[in-house]
Amino acid sequence: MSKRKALVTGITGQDGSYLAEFLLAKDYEVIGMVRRSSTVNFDRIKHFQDDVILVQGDLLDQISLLKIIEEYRPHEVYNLAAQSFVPTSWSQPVLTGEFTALGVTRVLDAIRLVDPNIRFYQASTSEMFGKVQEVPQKETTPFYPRSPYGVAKVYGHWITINYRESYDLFAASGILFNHESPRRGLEFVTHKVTYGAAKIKLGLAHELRLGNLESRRDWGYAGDYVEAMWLMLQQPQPDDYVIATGETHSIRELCEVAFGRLDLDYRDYVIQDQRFFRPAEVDQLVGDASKAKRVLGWEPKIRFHELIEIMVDADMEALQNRR
Ligand code: NAP
Ligand code: F7E
Repeated sequence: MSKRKALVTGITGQDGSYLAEFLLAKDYEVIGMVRRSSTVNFDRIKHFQDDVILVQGDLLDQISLLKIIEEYRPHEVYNLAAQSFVPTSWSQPVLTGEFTALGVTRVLDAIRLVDPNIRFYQASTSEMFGKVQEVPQKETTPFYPRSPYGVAKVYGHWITINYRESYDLFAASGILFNHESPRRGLEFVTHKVTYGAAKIKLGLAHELRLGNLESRRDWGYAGDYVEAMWLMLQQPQPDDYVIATGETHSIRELCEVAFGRLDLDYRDYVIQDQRFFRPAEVDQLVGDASKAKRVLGWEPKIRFHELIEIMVDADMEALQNRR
């Protein structure tokens, strides 16, 4: 039997790298879409780069998407590419809309035109819940996005549902709460804190400047969450699923655990800095993933404390190896 083929947009990102590894382990042929840049940024995928096919394309460029799908004819497309950093969505709102909102339509249209039997996964987000209308948030909770990023993702979510209903595409949307790992970008708060704490422990820094310490997130492990993406595309019917741990923790608790792992007291080093506060904040996110558990049989394996300790240990090791 010929191999299943999957196209992953955003393969160079945190989730793309874990998903590609997961699919390779399931014996998929993996095609990764990468955008052209003047320097190669394959840090997260270099250990399996030779096992996947990397092709150039961009969410801004309809022809490139059409050509890739026409040439490789994947059975499944995972659309993970996006401008994913919330603060940047205020400084570059139009670009964020182009990538994160209209980019989804471009991929869906390419699928519709080439082969409507291709299964499609859209990377939706808890940021769509924003100013939360109920606690915990589930698939039916109304959206109230609080950033241009969240607004763009609401568009991406609804266009996925619209193409499912208009053209009968197998288009699923995963509403994933924050998920982290040692491969998380250094600008996101978990990695900023674990890396910052490790630098302080090694005498490479003396303070860590952060924004709002009271906002709360439901943090899971990226390696667990990519399995849920795959499971969504193996179901008889396309649907939407919340993926979360059901636990919520503040940035303050995150600091306590990360610095505590290194026998440090975060209060001696963390400084609140207005530069890192947001024009509009999402204060309290916590997800109810009971539908995913019931239908997909999915549950998170790694919880908050373990996750943060894994990240601190990885940062200590990486910084020590660099010395
Ligand atoms: P990430 O690390 O920021 O990766 C984003 C990826 O998108 C990178 O590979 C990036 O390529 C690519 N990309 C950006 N703009 C592109 C464009 N115009 N054309 C082609 N590729 C482009 O994000 P992540 O954390 O892995 O998240 C994956 C997806 O899930 C994103 O859509 C994100 O919004 C969504 N999401 C993430 C979370 C989370 O907690 N991580 C939660 C919910 C939803 P370069 O390497 O070239 O920059
Ligand atoms: O912020 C607070 C900040 O940037 C989390 C993306 O993957 O998850 C991510 O979005 C919280 C916010 O992630 C700093 O105000 C305090 O309340 O790590 P973050 P995010 O905005 O939740 C969702 C689900 C996505 O979909 C996104 O793509 O932490 N915070 N001080 C800080 N945040 C940052 N970045 N830096 C600080 O210094």
